[in-house]
Amino acid sequence: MTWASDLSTVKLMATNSATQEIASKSASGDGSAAALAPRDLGTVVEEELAATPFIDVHTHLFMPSLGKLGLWGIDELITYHYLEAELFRSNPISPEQYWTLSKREQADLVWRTLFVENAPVSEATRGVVAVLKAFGLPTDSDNLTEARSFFAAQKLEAHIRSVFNLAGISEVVMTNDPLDPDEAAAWQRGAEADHQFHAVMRLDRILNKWPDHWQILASQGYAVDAKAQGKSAAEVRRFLADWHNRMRPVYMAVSLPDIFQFPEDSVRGRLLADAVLPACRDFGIPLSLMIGVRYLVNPTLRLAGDAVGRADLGVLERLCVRYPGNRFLTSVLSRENQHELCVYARKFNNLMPFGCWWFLNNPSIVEEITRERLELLGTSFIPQHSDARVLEQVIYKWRNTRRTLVPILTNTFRVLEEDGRPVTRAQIRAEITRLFRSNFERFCAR
Ligand code: FIX
Ligand code: ZN
Repeated sequence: MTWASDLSTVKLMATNSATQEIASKSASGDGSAAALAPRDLGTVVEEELAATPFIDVHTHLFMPSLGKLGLWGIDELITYHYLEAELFRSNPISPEQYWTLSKREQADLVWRTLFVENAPVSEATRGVVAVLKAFGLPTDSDNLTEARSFFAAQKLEAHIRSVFNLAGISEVVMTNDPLDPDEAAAWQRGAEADHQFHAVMRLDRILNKWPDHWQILASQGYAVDAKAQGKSAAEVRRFLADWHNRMRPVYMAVSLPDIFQFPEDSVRGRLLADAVLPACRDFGIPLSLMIGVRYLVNPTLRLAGDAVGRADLGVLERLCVRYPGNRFLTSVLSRENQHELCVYARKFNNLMPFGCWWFLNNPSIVEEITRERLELLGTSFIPQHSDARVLEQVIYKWRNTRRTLVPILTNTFRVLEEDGRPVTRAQIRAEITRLFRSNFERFCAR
C-alpha cells in the first residue's frame, strides 16, 4: 500500500492547497514553534480547532447543481428523522397520522411538542436551537413564522457558503446514489461540479437490494441477471466505471447490516469480491464500509425506523487480509464494536476508522470513542463526520465536535507535556490538521 508520503503529492482534491497553507502557516515565525505553558494548552487547542477548516467526510448534502435533492431551511431542520423519532415519544400522534400531514404541519407539530411543550435538551433538539442562535433568530418562540421568513429570504448559493463558514468546514463529501432516479437524471443531464462538494458513489441498492434494482441496470443495457451470475459482476464493474467517469467519486460507500458477513455466498458477497473491490482498485479509491445497522426495525417510522446491532468485525480482518490493495474507510454503528475497530486499525494500515456515526454522535459517546482512539491510534484516524441531511445541521454538529474535542485534545497534550515533551502551537495545529483534513486526503489519494 503506497500512501502519499507528504501533502504535496496528494493531487486528489483541489483544496489540498488549503491544507498546505494551514500547515505552512506554522513555519512563518508566528511564535507557534515556542514551547507552551500547560495553562495555555486549552486556549491554544480551542483557537487551533476554531481556525482549522474541517473536511466533512460523510454527509447527505448535495451541491446546488443537483437541484432539489439538497435539503435546507427550517421545515427540513425540524422534520429531521432524529427529531421525528423523538416526537413519537412525546406526542400521542401515530406515525400513520403524522405522514398524512404536510411538511409544514409536521414541522409545526414537532416544534410545539419538542421545543415548546418540552425543553429541547436532546442532542438533536439542542442542535436546532444552536442553528437558530447562529442566525440571530429567536430560540424560544412558540411558532416558526420568523424563522420561515428568514430562510425564505436566503439565496441558496450564498447561504451555502455562509453556512460552511459558520460550521468551520471548507468542503463536504456527498452521498450520491447512481440508482436514485432523480439523482441519476441530474448527473446524466451533466451536473456542474462544485469545489466545496465531493461526490461519493453509494452502493446500497446494488449490494443490499439487488432483487429490487438489477432490472434498472438491465434496462440500461448491462447484461446482469436476478442472481448476479454469469457476466453480472463484469457488467456491474462496467456500470461502476461509467458512473466513476461521471461522478469522479473520492470513494465508494455502502452501509451494511449488523449481520453482514464476508466472504459470503450471496449476491452481496459475490459483487463485493468480483466487482466493487476490483473497481476500487482500478480507480485507486477507498471503499467506505458503514457497518451495524438493523434496518427498519419499526418501518412505520420510515427513515427514523432503523436501529443498531453489534456486528462481527472479523469481516474487517478477512477483508484487510485478503485485499491488501484495497483501502477501507470504516465506521461502525455499535458502541460495543468501537474497541475492536481500533485494534484492527492497529493491525491493518489499509483500514481507516472514521466518525462517531448516527446514534454514536452524542458528546458523551464521542468523548469515550475519541479518547480511546487517541490512546490506541495516536492521531492516525478521522474523528468525526456530520452525516448532515439538512444543510444548516453542519453548524451545530461541528460546533458540538469542537466543543467536545477541546478538553480531550487539551488533556492529550497536557499529559504529553507532563511526561516530558514540550508542546508547541505548531504541533497542535499540525495534529488537528491531520485529524480533520490530511488523514482523509492522504487515505483517498489516487
Ligand atoms: O447510511 C447512512 O449513511 C446513515 O448515515 C443514514 O442512512 C442515516 O439515516 C442517518 O441519517 C444517520 O445520521
Ligand atoms: Zn449517512
